[in-house]
Amino acid sequence: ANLARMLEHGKLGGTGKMLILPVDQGFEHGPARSFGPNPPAYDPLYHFELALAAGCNAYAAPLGFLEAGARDYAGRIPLILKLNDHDLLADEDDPEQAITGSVADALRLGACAVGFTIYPGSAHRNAMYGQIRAIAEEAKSVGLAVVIWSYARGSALSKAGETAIDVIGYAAQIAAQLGAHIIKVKLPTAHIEQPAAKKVYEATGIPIGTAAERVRHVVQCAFNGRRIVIFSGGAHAEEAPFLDEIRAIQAGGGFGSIVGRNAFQRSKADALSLLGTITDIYAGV
Ligand code: FBP
Repeated sequence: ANLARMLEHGKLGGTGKMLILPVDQGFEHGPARSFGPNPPAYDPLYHFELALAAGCNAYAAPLGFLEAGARDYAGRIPLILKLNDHDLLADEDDPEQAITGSVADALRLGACAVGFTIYPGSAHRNAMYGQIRAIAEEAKSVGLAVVIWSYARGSALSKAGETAIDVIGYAAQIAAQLGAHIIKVKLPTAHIEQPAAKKVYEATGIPIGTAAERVRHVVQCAFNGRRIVIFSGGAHAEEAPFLDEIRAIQAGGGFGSIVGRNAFQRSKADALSLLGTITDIYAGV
């Protein structure tokens, strides 16, 4: 029911597509880098209002931001409580996330889902897989949906490997196997990181030449479309190339996007205009 509530809410309600506003960047990247380009975004309530006005399916944030507005907004827009977070204050080759909230917090705040980041490729990945296994079991037992941010990174991967098609497909599969209802990955490139995988891609001719083909393959890797795969927005970008990415996600059968910086780092009017175009593309308008 909570998954359906997210799928049925907002401008994309009932289309099977999703647009989610995630605002954990204050923790993940720091407040000045995140909110400096558009100072009203320092205010947590700004993001609830932005997600509502844009007709997003859901708003995702860590404990503090949700606590600031859940009392007034939980009944108006589906909320996703992000249960782990990472900061950039210490350099690490192998990042890990701290648990920063609980399933009980999600229930208390009226959230529909819990969110959790894993870093396939990090030396700490197995600890994160174990944490989400336990959290997902608890969340599902009380009817909450599970959203996994599956971000490949760590000393096992090259920089290009973090968005390599084989690695993103693998990251989507791991999140699906960990029981995610919704999986969030980065848009992949045509780079292939693992030599063993490269041989198979070349021998079998899996089409990965265009962005849309790569999206299709990642969706295939997440149980052939039986799990919802959405793609992250990334750093603030020019509107035209960013919308080309959205069109590629749509053309490749992706389920939508989770767009943070490209929304709240623009003025509210510009963000609403951009998010409106994104929902039109996903709705097939
Ligand atoms: P953006 O649209 O701002 O990229 O947000 C998506 C997101 O997953 C956030 O939830 C998270 O804070 C951020 O990306 C992580 O970005 P990075 O890859 O730089 O750590």
